[in-house]
Amino acid sequence: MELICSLTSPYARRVRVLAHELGIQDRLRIKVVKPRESSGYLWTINPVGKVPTPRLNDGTGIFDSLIICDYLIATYSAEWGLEQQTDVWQYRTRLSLLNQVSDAGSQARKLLAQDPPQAHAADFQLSKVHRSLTHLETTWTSLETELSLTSIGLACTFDWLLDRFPEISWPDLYPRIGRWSDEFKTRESMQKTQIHS
Ligand SMILES: N[C@@H](CCC(=O)N[C@@H](CS)C(=O)NCC(=O)O)C(=O)O
Repeated sequence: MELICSLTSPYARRVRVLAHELGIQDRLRIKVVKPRESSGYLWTINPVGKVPTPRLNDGTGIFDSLIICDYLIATYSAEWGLEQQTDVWQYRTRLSLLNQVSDAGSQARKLLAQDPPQAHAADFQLSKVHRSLTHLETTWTSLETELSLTSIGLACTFDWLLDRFPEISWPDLYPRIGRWSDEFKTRESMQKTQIHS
């Protein structure tokens, strides 16, 4: 299958990391696009034109990243990660929260890139990121022992924040996540999918 994505997207990286963890990375043909400049191709498969979007062999697409991950697990390794879901609603809520942290971070970046920079509005978005990381750091008791979609999601999101907001000392603010992330980043799946800014 073809995975249409950008190599900087934290959403796409989650899918790519999962593919490595499932051992199916060779089944994904990565097609790198700039979502806002590739309308002709991407829009026929995903009407909202976002990446990641896999194009299946029958020409149809699947989106968004959470659905893509569910699809990969259901198709290639249905039992993967199931034992981690002791509280399925907390698990799914964390997954959704991590997507929304990436959404808020992306929004903040766009606001800061405007001329003049919209610092006040960006701070509001970043406050969502900070509250969410505090929440995860203080409530996620099994973080250090878990390998799941949520831990992959946090690893990709945190690494993306480090890359995109180098002026914020994330590991000092969130030392538990910072320590865990340093360890998680040594996994082959993370090494092979590093962000290229
Ligand atoms: N909820 C989506 C978000 C995907 C997303 O926002 N991707 C960005 C790239 S990081 C994108 O395609 N942006 C283009 C646009 O918003 O038109 C997912 O989880 O896949």
